[in-house]
Amino acid sequence: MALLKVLLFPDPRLRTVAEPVAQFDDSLKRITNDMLETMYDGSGIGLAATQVNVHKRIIVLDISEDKDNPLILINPKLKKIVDSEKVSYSEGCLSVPGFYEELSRPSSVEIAAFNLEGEEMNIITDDLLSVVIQHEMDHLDGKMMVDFISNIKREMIRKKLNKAKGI
Ligand code: QAP
Ligand code: CO
Repeated sequence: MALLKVLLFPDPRLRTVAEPVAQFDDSLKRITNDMLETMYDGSGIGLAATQVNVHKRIIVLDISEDKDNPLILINPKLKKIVDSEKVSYSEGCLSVPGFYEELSRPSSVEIAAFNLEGEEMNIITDDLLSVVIQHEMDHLDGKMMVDFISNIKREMIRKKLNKAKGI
């Protein structure tokens, strides 16, 4: 297992659209293990491969209290919005450390995805799980939570993160 470097906003590589996973092999297992380790190390609840500069459609998450219930989703697809009523969370992102934004998203979505064995599964998610999966699926399309806030707030975050990085 290894800790991976997490790309920070406004790194342009975070805008890459990820490619579908074609091979369910040992290298996929290695990257998902490393992603989980990186997510737990950063006290995260979700991480997309895009954030560790791997441009494949892979997300890992764990919203359990004890951080002992990892979920790995390969090639996730939104099947339907089960409940379009919005739910609001203060969202964070390991690529935007120290910043949280209140965002609203559909409260329940149905997702199709593959597991590490290449078996397809369908999951109906609600509440925080629905929100985290939508947040992580955005990353795979090069989208980020900062895209949903005002330009002035986004600029402020960009400047502060660049300053922290010494750019
Ligand atoms: C997405 O984000 C999410 O700023 C996952 O200093 C989070 O795991 C969706 C993190 C909350 C909905 C609600 C952020 C860790 C982790 C930080 C994360 C930080 C340390 C973010
Ligand atoms: Co994120």
